[in-house]
Amino acid sequence: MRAWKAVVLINLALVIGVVWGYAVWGLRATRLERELAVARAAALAGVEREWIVEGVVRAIFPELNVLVITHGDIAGYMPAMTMGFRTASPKIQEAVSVGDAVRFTLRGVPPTIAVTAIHKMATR
Ligand SMILES: [Cu+2]
Repeated sequence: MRAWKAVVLINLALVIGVVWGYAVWGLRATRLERELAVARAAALAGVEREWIVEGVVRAIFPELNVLVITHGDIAGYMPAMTMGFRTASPKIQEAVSVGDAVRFTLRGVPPTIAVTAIHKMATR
């Protein structure tokens, strides 16, 4: 075998080795990312969590035990939005009025969460 042929074969073997290595590594990385996403979702779904959230009361439905609140970002759970929250006790709806700026405690195992405490914030 000529020397240049040997060099070409060795280079080819190296290229194939590197490409194969990257492909296997890439597949493993993708699979690990997927597993991590599943594990994070499971962790969020199965564990009781608590957040302190600020917002503005938009509507009160005493017969449903629901408050509609425009809330700020809830870290690791949801972005800012207007939505209905179940309340843990009727006293919570009774403590606030439509238009109040509030700070409230949200507690539960997502997606089953409820407002467990609420306070009006001082108006600025
Ligand atoms: Cu929300």
